[in-house]
Amino acid sequence: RSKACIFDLDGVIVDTAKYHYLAWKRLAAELGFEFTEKDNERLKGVSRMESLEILLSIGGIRIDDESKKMALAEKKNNWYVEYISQMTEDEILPGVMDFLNLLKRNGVKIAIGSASKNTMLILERIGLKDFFDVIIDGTKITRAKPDPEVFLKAAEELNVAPEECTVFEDAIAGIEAAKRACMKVVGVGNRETLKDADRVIESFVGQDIELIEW
Ligand code: G16
Ligand code: MG
Repeated sequence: RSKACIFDLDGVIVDTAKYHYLAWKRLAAELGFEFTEKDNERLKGVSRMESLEILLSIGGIRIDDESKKMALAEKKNNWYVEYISQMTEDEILPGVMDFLNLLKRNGVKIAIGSASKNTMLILERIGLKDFFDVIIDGTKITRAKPDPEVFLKAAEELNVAPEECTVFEDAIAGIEAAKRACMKVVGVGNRETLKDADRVIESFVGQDIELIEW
């Protein structure tokens, strides 16, 4: 059994993926093109600036001016922050609290491993700011997923070997990052999309400790 679990935030603990999508879609509309849900899969787990690059390439738009790009990313983030500032603990995904409490009861350490720089705001909104043993977010890393840095840092701070960690991820980039960190990975979401994970669950509802027995 894994000694620690590392949870991605967006799309695993809460469905903020839908707010990211809305904000990117709004930016695309302003730039004059459509951005679909399928396109959005490519942005999940990817850093803000890399997401912008992907978005621009989808729209066939080329911008060389770095400060213009920063301004667009900031615009998107302002909308996103507006959306997530309204979040409540009701938005914690089904089964998540039961599963986290089950891990705690079994002495399994828990951490957040997110690319998002808005992690603390989200955790505060949903009342989980002081719940995790370790939080590694976008403000503490230099390389975005699929680089394993975020998960390796979490393991290090938890004082647990990477091989003894299970990562929970909803994104293709995140699954790759977990594998590169030599961790077990449970995909949360669509089986087709997340086929590279060791296991895939549709949700946390009804999951028990066997899920992290390997
Ligand atoms: C999240 C999302 C990504 C987002 C990234 C950066 O990562 O999945 O779509 O682009 O964070 O977020 P922000 O713009 O808030 O810094 P994760 O790792 O929690 O899934
Ligand atoms: Mg995610």
